[in-house]
Amino acid sequence: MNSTIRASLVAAFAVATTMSAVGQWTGPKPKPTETKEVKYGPITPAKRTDKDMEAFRNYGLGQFIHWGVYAIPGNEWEGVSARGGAAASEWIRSWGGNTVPKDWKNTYDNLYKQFNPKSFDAKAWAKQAKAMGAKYMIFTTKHHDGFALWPTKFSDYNITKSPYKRDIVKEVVDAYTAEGIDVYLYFSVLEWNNPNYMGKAPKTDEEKAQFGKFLTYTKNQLMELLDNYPAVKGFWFDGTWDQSWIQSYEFTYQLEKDLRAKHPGLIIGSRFRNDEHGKRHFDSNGKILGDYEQGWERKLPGSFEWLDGNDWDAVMTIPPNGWGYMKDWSGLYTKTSNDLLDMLMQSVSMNGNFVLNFGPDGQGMMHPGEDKLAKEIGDWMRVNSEAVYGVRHADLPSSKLGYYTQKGDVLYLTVFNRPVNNSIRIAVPKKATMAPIDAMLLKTKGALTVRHADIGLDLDKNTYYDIELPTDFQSTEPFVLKMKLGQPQSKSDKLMDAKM
Ligand code: FHN
Repeated sequence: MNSTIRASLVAAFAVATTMSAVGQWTGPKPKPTETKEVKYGPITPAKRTDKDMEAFRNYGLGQFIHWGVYAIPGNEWEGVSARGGAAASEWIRSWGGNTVPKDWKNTYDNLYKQFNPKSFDAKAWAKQAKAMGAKYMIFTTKHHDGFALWPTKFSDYNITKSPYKRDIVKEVVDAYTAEGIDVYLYFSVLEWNNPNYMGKAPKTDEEKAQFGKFLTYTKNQLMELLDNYPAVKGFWFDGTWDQSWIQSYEFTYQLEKDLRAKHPGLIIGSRFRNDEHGKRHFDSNGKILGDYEQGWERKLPGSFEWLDGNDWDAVMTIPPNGWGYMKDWSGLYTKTSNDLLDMLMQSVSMNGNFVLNFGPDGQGMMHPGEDKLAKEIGDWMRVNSEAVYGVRHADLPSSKLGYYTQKGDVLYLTVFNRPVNNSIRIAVPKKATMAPIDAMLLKTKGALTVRHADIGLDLDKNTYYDIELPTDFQSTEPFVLKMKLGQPQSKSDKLMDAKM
């Protein structure tokens, strides 16, 4: 086969792989039309029931922190914005176009020599996350630029070569663990400036030997992270979309087995690897590869059914995009606390976790906008977190007023849209054996009356329960109704069908 045809087939394969991946986050997952033999499929059961995975299911709210040398420029350099020149603030090394500073990549690759975050205080970060209500935190050990925030023995491009010198990953893991917040390590597989990395699948013996060195380096660093920081609960892998990694499926399959053997209970998301047919996140038979679906990045599922019962988390930026520090937020829509609470409740209502990203600056300080949101969210969580932690999807017709979450025989409705008539209407299928029997406002602990409203709409499968809100209860933020479920107090009359 000539090289042109081969190149176009490889390109088509890459597009097909990408397209099928995108398809699973823009609608219900495409169901495989045939069963394929898959040798490099899932290693763990789709729904683990061990304590670590149960803890993951109960987190509700998490924090992501993207930190590294990209925090020094903060998406600009010597007064010139990288906006429009780099895909995102943590991608500033790839700044292109007519605004890119002269000799930029060399400048960037020497930034580590000035990385000395004098205001960095991991304990302060952890206390802020605790006050916000985060139950887990994902921390960038190494992003695509390859700069390691821990004293790795396998690369000289690491924190010990910076003026700061000290082990930032250890400080973060220790501080968050001390606050009772579980830590997950973000690890980018791809490394832009690693001489042994390549995006394309290695073909020649020389390329295979070279990329083989990179795979060994990757395994060494991952084992080192588990040796150094045994308190961590999992990995959040990234940068696994290149053909070089996709076609190393035998290696990645074995690597996942080795990591799990070394660290029992380890949690690994679906972005880590793919099967031998190039299917990422889910194998060719639609089975999840990893312990939770890790594709909801700056996007949320349109309905519970899209998830096929898998565990998942959604990671979200405050600006439209940009995970690393961005000094200038002007001209961008930055999400409000109500926006983020809406996304949080949408996530937990569908059995997911919501992870909010923070990008500290080069001195180790959070952006003032992040401090403000952390406080606002924390103030809300202090009153309403029982509707967030340890809840599950409620099998009810979705409400136009907000999001249901459920914990045993307790039903929560977090209201974002207060009805003009002040009456909260809960739709319950007529065949349901449980219905709201009493209610209270979580914020005031005030008891509310539940009235059965059998509207008698022909062909309607639901009956209704109305809960009047006190007219003197006013709120400029979402509020939670807490309801007790029990045997319906009154039955729905069987009415003669309409005749016409
Ligand atoms: O390329 C990265 C990006 O920089 C960021 O780290 C996000 C959030 O995890 N992940 C990739 C983009 O999908």
